[in-house]
Amino acid sequence: MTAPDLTVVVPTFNEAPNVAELVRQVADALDGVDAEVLFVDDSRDDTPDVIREVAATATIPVRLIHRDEPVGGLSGAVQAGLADSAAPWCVVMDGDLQHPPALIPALLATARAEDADVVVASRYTSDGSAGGLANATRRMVSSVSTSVTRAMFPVRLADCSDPMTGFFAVRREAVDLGRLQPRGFKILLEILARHRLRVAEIPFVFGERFAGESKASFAQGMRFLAQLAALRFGRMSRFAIIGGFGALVNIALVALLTGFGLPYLAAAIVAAEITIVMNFLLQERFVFADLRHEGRSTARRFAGSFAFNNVETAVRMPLLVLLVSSAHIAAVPATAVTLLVAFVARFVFHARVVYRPRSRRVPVDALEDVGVLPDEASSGT
Ligand SMILES: Nc1nc2c(ncn2[C@@H]2O[C@H](COP(=O)(O)OP(=O)(O)OP(=O)(O)O)[C@@H](O)[C@H]2O)c(=O)[nH]1
Ligand SMILES: [Mg+2]
Repeated sequence: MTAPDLTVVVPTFNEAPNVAELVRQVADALDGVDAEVLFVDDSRDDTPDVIREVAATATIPVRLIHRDEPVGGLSGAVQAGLADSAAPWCVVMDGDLQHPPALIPALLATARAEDADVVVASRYTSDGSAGGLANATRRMVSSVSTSVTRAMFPVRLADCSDPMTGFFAVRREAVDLGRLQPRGFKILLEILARHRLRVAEIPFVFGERFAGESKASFAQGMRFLAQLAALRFGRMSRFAIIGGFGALVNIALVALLTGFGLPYLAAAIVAAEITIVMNFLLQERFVFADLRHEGRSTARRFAGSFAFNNVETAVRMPLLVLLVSSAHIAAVPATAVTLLVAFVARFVFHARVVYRPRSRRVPVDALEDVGVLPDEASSGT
């Protein structure tokens, strides 16, 4: 079987009542094009059965990937679809007909005319509209978060007025799928922020849902904020925020324990150990969540992290004394320098040793975050 010219990737979660109509409209729009529809489905209802039924009679090839253990939600589904396609171009669109299939030929024509890597169907360019968003609050959240996001990535999103849309065409070879860290709804933002791509746009009017229920939620909003922080500030900044928070907790604990009458040194040791454990738990959740299952066991990660932090503290203190007493550096800059060196060493040790993936190279993202690879996410270009 030869590869088609186009794969229409449709992520679905409980969209059974929309499947037949969507496939009919896509087939109409792509009459004469060598295209296929690829559903990447995480449903818990009968959507996959409906997709198989529709596939049997459709006038366009329809394929289905059903994920029993979905990772990365909607974005993970799109990533899986792009990975599975053998076509040079993919169009990504929702399964609820809010994205009009009739526009697909215009996306492809624009790609050719403007020699683009990505063509975005934008709700926020002239003649576009986000009217189909369910209510005024969602419209406002969408337009404010779009403005903020564009301000945060002034270069990579320069030519894209709607980085949050789920309707776009992409040249598959232009995207390094291994670089994406899919989570939540905003896969286009993930693609654009992590690559340097030629972007073109066409306006479109976001329609109403044809049938079924919305999966947008407050939790999705939170995932989006985490995604923004990860893209803009990277792993190292989250690591730093947790380290700073840990220092505050450490100080508060020393105050509390000495207040209870514990001698200063004992209080300092207890506070330091509690902080080390707390930092480990926070790191697991917020800094290295994506790498937790790739390498060492939890016990070994904890042992590595715990040992490093204790050795680091044990080495840093005498080093500080040495700097101040022998090298005659003032106490404050000496403390600052040792803390900074310790921070970088701690981050590199955790990224390269504690959370090192088994048998594979270190993920590109970890390298980017320690400044090895340039990326708008960490270089600020
Ligand atoms: N595979 C997969 N698809 C999902 C997941 N969550 C949502 N989707 C699909 O992604 C598309 C967009 O989701 P919607 O619920 O329509 O989100 P929305 O368009 O922002 O919200 P509405 O305006 O209320 O429709 C739909 O085709 C969903 O079925 C998921 O976890 N996995
Ligand atoms: Mg929708």
